[in-house]
Amino acid sequence: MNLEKLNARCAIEELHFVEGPGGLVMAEIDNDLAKARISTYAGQVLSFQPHGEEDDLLFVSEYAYYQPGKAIKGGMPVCWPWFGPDPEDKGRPGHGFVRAIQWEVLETQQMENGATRLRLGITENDDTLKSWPHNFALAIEVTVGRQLDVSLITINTEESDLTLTQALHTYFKIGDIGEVAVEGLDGCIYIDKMDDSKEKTQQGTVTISEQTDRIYTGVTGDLVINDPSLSRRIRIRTEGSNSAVVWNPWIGQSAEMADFGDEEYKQMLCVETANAGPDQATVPRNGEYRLSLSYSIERD
Ligand code: TA6
Repeated sequence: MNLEKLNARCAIEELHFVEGPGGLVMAEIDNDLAKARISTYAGQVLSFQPHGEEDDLLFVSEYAYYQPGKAIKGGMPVCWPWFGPDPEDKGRPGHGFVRAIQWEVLETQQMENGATRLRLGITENDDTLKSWPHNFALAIEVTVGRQLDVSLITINTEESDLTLTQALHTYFKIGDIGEVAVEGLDGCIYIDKMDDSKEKTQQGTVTISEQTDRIYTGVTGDLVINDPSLSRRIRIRTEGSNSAVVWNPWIGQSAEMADFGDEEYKQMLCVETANAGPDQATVPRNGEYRLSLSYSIERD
């Protein structure tokens, strides 16, 4: 991707493209409301910080890989067209293949309300067809304002319905994992992947004191991550999703991941907006499916 040509074609006053770690092309946004960084590789938001906020909303590991073929550990990885292990057990990568390939810049737009919008996209190619024999178009639309709005849009260009699982696998930056609570899941059924995928019912808020890996289903309202150590609450609004994933690797799994620091579990929490478990997305023939979220930071 030629940076000069890309900026000539798509840069606007509040958004330009730079060479980031590993030579990956990043969109840097800095408008009157917030700043953000989005990797065109993997179509992945890596940073979002409203002006006046001391801390980034998102966490990225200091040990993250920035190289073609590998996922970037942090920000908002796109899991598509499956969430979790290869559903057909063919040895394909966990969480699908789109978070390890280059996306194209489709559009940049300055909005009247001061927000800045970036659309990235991919379509099938020889490599994706080998992995997943379907024609498709996938776009991610990121709108950076006082809040962060993201839509993952699947366009089914085939003549039959498409069923898939997916997630916006967001790593939130938090102050202290021991003090965080996730509100809004009380009474929801969850699949506890740390206990033989048994189905359980959430009692009250979700707190973290061990490796946690849960797929919540029947999720309808807003979720709120209450982070007293950073004196903030992160509100998560979604559309097109009835499931949410809560994950923290804790000590054991942290030590197993080369692209994640042994102590980093203390400052991150994944709360993922998904169509996962029994909540599958059906994209009608010649139609589209939008998985959308909105993050806002609230302070007392
Ligand atoms: O979303 C939770 C999860 O599925 C966990 O099981 C864990 O594997 C996590 O994703 C890590 O995924 P990644 O492939 O990004 O290391």
